[in-house]
Amino acid sequence: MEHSAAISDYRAAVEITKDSNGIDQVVLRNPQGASARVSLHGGQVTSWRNEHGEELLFTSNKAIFKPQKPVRGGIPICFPQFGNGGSLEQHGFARNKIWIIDDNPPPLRPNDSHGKSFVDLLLKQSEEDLKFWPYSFEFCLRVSLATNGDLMLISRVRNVNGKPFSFSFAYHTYLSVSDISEVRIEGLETLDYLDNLCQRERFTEQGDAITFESEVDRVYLSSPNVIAVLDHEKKRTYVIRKDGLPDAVVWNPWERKSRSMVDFGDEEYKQMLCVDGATIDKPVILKPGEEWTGRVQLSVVPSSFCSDQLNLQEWF
Ligand code: TA6
Repeated sequence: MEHSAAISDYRAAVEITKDSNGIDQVVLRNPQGASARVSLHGGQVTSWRNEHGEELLFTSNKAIFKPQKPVRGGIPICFPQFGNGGSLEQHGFARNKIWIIDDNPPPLRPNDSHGKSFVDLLLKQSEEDLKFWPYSFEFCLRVSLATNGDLMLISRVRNVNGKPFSFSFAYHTYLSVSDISEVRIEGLETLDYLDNLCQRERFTEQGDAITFESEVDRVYLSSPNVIAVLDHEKKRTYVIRKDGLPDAVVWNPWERKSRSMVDFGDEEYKQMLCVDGATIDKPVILKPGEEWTGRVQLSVVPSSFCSDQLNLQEWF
């Protein structure tokens, strides 16, 4: 393809607009009509639509689109911690910061760009951040939309020759589901998990798929790199492929917790489920100059799918 044609195609596939707060957001499109939207507020994916224009990520009708408060939905980037504790806000500061578009990112694998529309975002620590988290890092985030509609996020965190530091991380992924009572997760059977509803006590999952009848807030440990979320009513399955992210967070607030969140509708727990590729149990430690990469790829396939039918080679 001519260089100019390639550039114009790339430009058509990537558009920069402003949200209601005047903050830049990047819209990625593929030739089939699928799209994804990434806000520079938090580097947060706020929308992922299939070629029919159906929204695949959940965003609360009561979400607050105002900087410093993360939007309730999409895929918030939780860094440098997942959870509460210490001097940082819950789930860390990255999702509350303004990122910038990086026109000259460090090179990735060829397959990471081939045939995809993508954007690279960059977060560097600010003077303010250094007060709470005194480490020199660079966080490069690539969000890409493939021609088959798959959404991929690649996070690279580098210790910019400062002191060694450790962090935990999660892609806090709000999936849109038709009815939580008709949803099951395959791929986490028999794993150990930390139960956030029981002071992070460790339990072992039973041998069958996970279904939902009450609040669930768990971190599954050493989970497989392929997890399937089956939405029976919509006859579709989300396939979550991950790399560099050994843990998986599963969260549905159910009735009582839903009522306690101002930016979440009382009944909205029925239409969402968080399944997050994460590294929480064993934080990542980076010495000066070292880099960590965490990848997640989200696909949607017809619901006849079971996780053990997946060809892992597609991913690696
Ligand atoms: O495990 C998921 C979790 O930590 C829940 O405890 C709940 O707090 C959820 O994240 C929502 O977090 P957020 O900061 O997005 O409100």
